Amino acid sequence: MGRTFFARHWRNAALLIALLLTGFGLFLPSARVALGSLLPATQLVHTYGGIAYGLGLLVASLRLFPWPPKGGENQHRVAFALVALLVLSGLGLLVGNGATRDVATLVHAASAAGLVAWLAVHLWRERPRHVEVTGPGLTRRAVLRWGAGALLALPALYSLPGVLRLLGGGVWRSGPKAVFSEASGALPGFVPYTVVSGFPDIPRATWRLRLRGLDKAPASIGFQELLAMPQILRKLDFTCVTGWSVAGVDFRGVDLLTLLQQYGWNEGTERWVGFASGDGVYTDGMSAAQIRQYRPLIAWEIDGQALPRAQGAPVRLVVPGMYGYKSVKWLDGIWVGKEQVLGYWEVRGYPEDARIGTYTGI
Ligand SMILES: Nc1nc2c(c(=O)[nH]1)N[C@H]1C(S)=C(S)[C@@H](COP(=O)(O)O)O[C@H]1N2
Ligand SMILES: [Mo]
Repeated sequence: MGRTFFARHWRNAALLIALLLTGFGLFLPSARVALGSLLPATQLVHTYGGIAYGLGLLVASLRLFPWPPKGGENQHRVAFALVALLVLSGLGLLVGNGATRDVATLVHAASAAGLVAWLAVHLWRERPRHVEVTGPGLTRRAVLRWGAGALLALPALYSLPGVLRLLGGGVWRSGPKAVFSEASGALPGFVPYTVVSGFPDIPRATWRLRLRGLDKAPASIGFQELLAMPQILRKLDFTCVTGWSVAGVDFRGVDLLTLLQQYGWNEGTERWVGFASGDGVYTDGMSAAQIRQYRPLIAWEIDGQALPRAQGAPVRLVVPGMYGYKSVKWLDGIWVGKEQVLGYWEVRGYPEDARIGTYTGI
């Protein structure tokens, strides 16, 4: 019975385990850090694996309609509902942003947890009760066969992200999921991360930088007003906390401190500055002291050319000397205030003191 149980379920189990592992990898901050540049590949595997699994399940269940089949158990309905929730919220994560994503994240995580619990109960209830003492059991041959199979599967698993990337490049070349630098227009060496589906498309002509909390500032400024301010060039090494780095990158932009001071920033009382991204999700914050020390740039040019869309066009923040996650892309809002502002990744475990070289959690 143990054997038939396994024989019936192994495809399901393998897929689910792959989805759960990649899902945890995407969800847990520490795992994201450890994954580093494998993160986009993990996302691809999880996304398309999840869609394939959802579709497969839908087809299989249509075949058995009305569901569950005669003699089927109620507990399967629960599993089916959980998988449906997972697929739906997954689609929400894929295409939504802002509030939709927040809700979808919650539903996705909760139904994943529910499914794990369901699986545990299911495995317990369906546990082999009559152990065949005389049956073949776990023979040495079976062990060898599984071992060999696992060894053969390793290279396939290892090349899976590459294969998916190849497929993705062909099928979704201009699509929003092209997070790899080769396909995204990002400069060589950069990994153009995004926490939403794809890269926001914000033309210079319609871009506005919203300003809050500054006495002498208008509600927002446009690209031409930014260009009219004193410009500076900074050469720096761009370093991501996950381990990759691009040396000697030139950024052109406006000095954040100068801009804030021009608009009447009172550093003594408004001790925190927050940044918002046009992707609707990503945020970051810095203290007045950090801004004095690191002199972030509000930049629109990289190595002499307009920022590529994947790298934050039309305008991004660049924080020399701090890890890349401080450099908010598609920057569209700045506010000052008395409350500490924690960034998207800081809420998820990265340090607020992002000085390059200080973080060893990877
Ligand atoms: N809006 C937004 N800004 C962002 C990110 C993001 O996902 N969304 N990722 C950050 C991280 S972790 C890094 S390392 C850099 C990557 O910059 P790049 O796209 O130029 O490689 O952008 C930072 N700014
Ligand atoms: Mo990063």
